[in-house]
Amino acid sequence: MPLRDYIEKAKEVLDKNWMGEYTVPSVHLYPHQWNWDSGFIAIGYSRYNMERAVREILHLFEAQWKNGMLPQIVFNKNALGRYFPEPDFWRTDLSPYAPDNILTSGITMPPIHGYAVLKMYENAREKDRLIPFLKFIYPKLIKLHEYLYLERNPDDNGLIYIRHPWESGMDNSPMWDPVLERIDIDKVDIPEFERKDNKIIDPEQRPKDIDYKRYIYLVDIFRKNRYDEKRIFEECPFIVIDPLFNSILCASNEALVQIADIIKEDYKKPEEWFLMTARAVRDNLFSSEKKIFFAYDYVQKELIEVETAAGFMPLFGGIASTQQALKIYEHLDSLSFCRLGEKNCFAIPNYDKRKKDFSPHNYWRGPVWININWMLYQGLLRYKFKQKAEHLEITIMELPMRFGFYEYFDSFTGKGYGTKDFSWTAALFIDLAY
Ligand code: 9YW
Repeated sequence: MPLRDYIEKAKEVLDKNWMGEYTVPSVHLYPHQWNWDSGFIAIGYSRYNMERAVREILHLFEAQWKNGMLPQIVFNKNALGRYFPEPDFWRTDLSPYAPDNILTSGITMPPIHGYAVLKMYENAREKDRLIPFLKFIYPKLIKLHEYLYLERNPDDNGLIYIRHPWESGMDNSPMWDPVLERIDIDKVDIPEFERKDNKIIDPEQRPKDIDYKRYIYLVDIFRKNRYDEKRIFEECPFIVIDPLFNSILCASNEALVQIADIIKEDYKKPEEWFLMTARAVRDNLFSSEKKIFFAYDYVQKELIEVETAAGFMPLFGGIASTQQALKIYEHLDSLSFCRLGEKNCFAIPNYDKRKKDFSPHNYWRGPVWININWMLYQGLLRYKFKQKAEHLEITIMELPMRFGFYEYFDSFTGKGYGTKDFSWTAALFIDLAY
């Protein structure tokens, strides 16, 4: 099949998932709007349908909280009952900051939106027509980052914490195991709940029940504290500095500086934020010995020494020094994460494939994810690792062409797992194919 037919197929996936004002990640599994998904989806749309790209971002920001937080999920009132947890569980109405008349969850996600909006502008054929949108969205993006620097920055050094694995976007990443294992599910009260995801998708490819119990325990802490960040910070056992989240934040800060320049706004804030976070990540999260960046457990005050693809993301954020970039490249292009020319191995798996608990099919515990690889591709280009970047570009396109527009892919065989017709797989395929 010629490439243009695959592009048509990818567009069909997005058409199927387009709800009129925004795009769901998948009609089967995720029937609402998701925060970082919409950023990647908007990048894809901006290649051929700018109006949709703009609407995607506007709809998400309509749900921005009064304190600036951009929620992880914006619920579709007409699709309730098919996903868990939904608004009846989140009870964000208990927060004075939740938006009026819009239902959302009570956590955020990696802030890719500044970066996505700049990409939209770069892809625009008629750039002038996008200026009113940039002017409208810029203060909202600043407000989102301001929330992170005011409410999630306990040492005032630019290291931003997340307070739930869902905020990382990599729910059951092995990175979170040591932190979550400290929540003794036999000793704490966990509200009753019923999962929906593992009735739709093979449970072998999803998080375990014990993971969900811990996820839900954390949500219960949030609602009991009425989403008050200070009180949650005191009580929550999961307070973690994630290299993925902080790298994406840096990429977006950098983009905000450029957007400010385009619309002639002051760019001091995002510039300072970028420098502060980049330096703090470089100085605190890097392991020279292990050749990777690690997450930091703020409660135990220690690095979480678990090697995942998140540890390479400072390439995407423009954070890594040249020395650090050279070191992590050695690790990234190794038998742990697929070396150039290695057989039976696709792109960059999400977890070191030589670890005993690596799984080629379980969610964030080993499969290949297109958005992560797409960001690593951008990072490799930025640091001039050209050959590897080109190889990733080809593989990111090859996977959906051969195996379908799945949510994630088997790192050894390429087989697709999770939900089919997944939006960001289609959108980022389109981005590379254009
Ligand atoms: C869930 C929608 C989301 C992604 C996350 C991914 C998954 C939701 O799906 O989380 O119920 O598990 O982990 O990154 O945004 O695609």
